Amino acid sequence: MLSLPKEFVFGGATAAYQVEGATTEDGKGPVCWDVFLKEQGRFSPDPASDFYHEYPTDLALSKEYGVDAIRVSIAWTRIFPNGTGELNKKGVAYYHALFAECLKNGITPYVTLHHFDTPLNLHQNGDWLNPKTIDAFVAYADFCFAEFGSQVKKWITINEPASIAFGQYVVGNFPPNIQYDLPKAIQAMHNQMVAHAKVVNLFKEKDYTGEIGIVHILESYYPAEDAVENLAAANTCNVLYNQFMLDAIYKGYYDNDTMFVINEILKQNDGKLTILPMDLTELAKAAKQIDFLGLNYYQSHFVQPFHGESYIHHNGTGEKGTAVFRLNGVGERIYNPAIPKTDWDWVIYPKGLYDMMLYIKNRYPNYQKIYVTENGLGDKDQVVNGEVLDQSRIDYVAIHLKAIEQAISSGIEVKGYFIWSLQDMFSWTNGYNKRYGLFYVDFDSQKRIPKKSAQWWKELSESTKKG
Ligand code: BGP
Repeated sequence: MLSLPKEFVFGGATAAYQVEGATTEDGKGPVCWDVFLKEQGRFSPDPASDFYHEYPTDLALSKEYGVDAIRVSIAWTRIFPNGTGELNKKGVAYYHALFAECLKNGITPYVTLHHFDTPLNLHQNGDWLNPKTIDAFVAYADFCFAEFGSQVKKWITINEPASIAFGQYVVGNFPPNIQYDLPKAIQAMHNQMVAHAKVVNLFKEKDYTGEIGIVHILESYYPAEDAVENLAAANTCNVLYNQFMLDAIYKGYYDNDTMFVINEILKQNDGKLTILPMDLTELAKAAKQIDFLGLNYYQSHFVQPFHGESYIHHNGTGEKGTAVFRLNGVGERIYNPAIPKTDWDWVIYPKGLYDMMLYIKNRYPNYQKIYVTENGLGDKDQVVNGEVLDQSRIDYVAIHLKAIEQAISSGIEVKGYFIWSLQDMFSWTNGYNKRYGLFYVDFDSQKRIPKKSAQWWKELSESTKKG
């Protein structure tokens, strides 16, 4: 039995590019993924879950199945097709209609400004490595706050800066698919932290109403086989993937223990990190003003040191046992057969979520509050006799909610949980066979079937509200 606070938010998460489809409709401008996915030829972002047209159906289902809040992102190029300059009124009208429909159904929108979909021309000019992207992002954010502020009171600056940086420059499964360039990834993370900080500061300076935060992917790192000699690798990974950016948003500077690890990595890779004095002013100011942290959590890692030629194989097909991760000077991921993992080799370890939240509370006492903004199970769901009996998803969500319940009893301020995902959608690097939704989507007919997990979710959400 789960016992969560009455006011706990039960949310469903989505991202514009993964659900909307309609990538060329109503004046939408191109994004980096349009070109990349076409070149790859594996799958297309159209029709996705056709949320561009189907949102009333999904919101009606959300209401029916106890979803109190929905994470959506605004597609930057629906508003500014080129990233800056000319405004697309049809895009603006679409989001007004979407938010109105949320509110009509009593569903609170939590709105992300950037969820992986940088406008194409900004991407081609260096994406987050180019400070001009930061300026364009700040202008776009300001427009959104002024335009949608009466409907939206919960804002998220950027979704998973680390996934962008590592996907683009280390794993190479995000455009422009560069591999093992750690200095670029570190610079891209820093620049996103500056963009985030500038937007938070603007939001507060202009006195926009509501709350603003950021979403980080945070995975816990443990020494493989509990061996002392693996502790350093676990620390290096934690600093690189988590602490670097948590320092930025909560301390407003990078602490010495953080920079020690980052500088080591930069040295090994003959790289440098440019931090302007102005950047630090913005970070320091924003650290005092951020309202919440969105924590995305799916898995944790067990690591040992690795010094040799880097080799990463991203399992993007669901062929279990194919993932390999060895990053020179950072570490190697080791799989413990006793710990379950998904078909995509994601290690299922709810304790990692609890440990991460505790670490945040201890290292960043000014953290205010946390929403788990993504968590869920990617699986190859099947419709059998008109039903989807996704017991494994229910089990996955339940054990992670249990970890949250435990965190709340340890005095950690966790205010809500957004399941990834509300409905099935396409996955950036895995396509359409990795389903996460409460609502099954037949991508040909766009019909929705609430899964067994949706019924379970409804009962849990409703009984929690009753107390
Ligand atoms: C997060 C992203 C989402 C989503 C999710 C599941 O990193 O914010 O956009 O895709 O992970 O990941 P995947 O689709 O790779 O299974």
